[in-house]
Amino acid sequence: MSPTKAVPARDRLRIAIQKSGRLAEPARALLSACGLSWRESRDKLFCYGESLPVDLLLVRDDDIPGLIADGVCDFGIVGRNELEEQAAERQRNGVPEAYRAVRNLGFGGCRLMLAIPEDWEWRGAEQLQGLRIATSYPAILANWLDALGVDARVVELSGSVEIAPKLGTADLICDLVSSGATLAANSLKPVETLLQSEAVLAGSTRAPDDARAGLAAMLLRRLDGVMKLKDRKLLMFRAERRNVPELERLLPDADPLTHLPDGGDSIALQTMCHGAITWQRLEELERAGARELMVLAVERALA
Ligand code: PRT
Ligand code: ZN
Repeated sequence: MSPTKAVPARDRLRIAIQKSGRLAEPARALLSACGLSWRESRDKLFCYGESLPVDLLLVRDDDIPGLIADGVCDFGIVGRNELEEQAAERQRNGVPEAYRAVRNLGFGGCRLMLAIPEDWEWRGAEQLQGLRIATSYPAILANWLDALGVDARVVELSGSVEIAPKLGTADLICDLVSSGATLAANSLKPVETLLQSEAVLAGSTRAPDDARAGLAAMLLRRLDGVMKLKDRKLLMFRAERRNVPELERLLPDADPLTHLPDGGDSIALQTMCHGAITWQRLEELERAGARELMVLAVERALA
């Protein structure tokens, strides 16, 4: 029997992720990169953690904040938009805070935006007075309107928000935008950003004080390691000493070059690059005197 199976259920960490949808695959990939692996259940709603006592719950993204608030899950991977909407709703209803974003995860980027018919001229929020705004984010929108002292009607819709102006059920909309193609296809144009969003790791405002505390700390440390290595590559090459200043100039997004001990005029160098290293950049470095260039993927690191 593996040691993880002997751990009682209460001591296992539980993470809720989207069952299917935009954040489902990247969330799993991220947790796999943190060294987690699972055995899938038949109903595909619960995945038993095999490498560590960390289980997954596969749910709708709307349910994730509530599952954390109720203590059913310790963490969840959810869009900041969803987390903030439910937090704003709790706040508007006088319910205490129950969860918070613990880490930004760098995927699922989008903006919650106000969009008006293409043929309108945007003159600012005062223009919204008395108008109807369709949205799936009524609490964020209501807070935004309250802060500006604008009295508009919030029309709550659970989907297909962008067609509301065409159907005549609203005058304008407040919805998520990434490429903007959906807005354009519905003759709408974005005018104000209410929230910049991306996927976040959300956790309870009450940290666990049992065996889960150690697991949570380990998970966060691994996650930070994975996030830090995103887009990072180790670049190695040889060059003559006199070419080093010019090569450094060509690598503004890299850590300072490390000189590896090696006799003579030609030296071995290495650096961690933070941006993309394209073929074109390698050829530029070669023209500036770098030889035996090598780009290596960095798999794991602990700070
Ligand atoms: O079934 P479940 O309830 O779990 O899923 P869901 O349908 O509620 O969510 P899903 O999978 O559509 O989105 C999950 C999360 O992805 C959202 O909560 C956001 O955090 C994030 N995200 C990132 C987006 C977008 N980008 C996005 N573009 N969510 C929705 N959209 C919509 C947008 O509103 C538009 O209708 O996708 C459409 C295409 O957008 P454009 O601008 O590229 O045309
Ligand atoms: Zn949803």
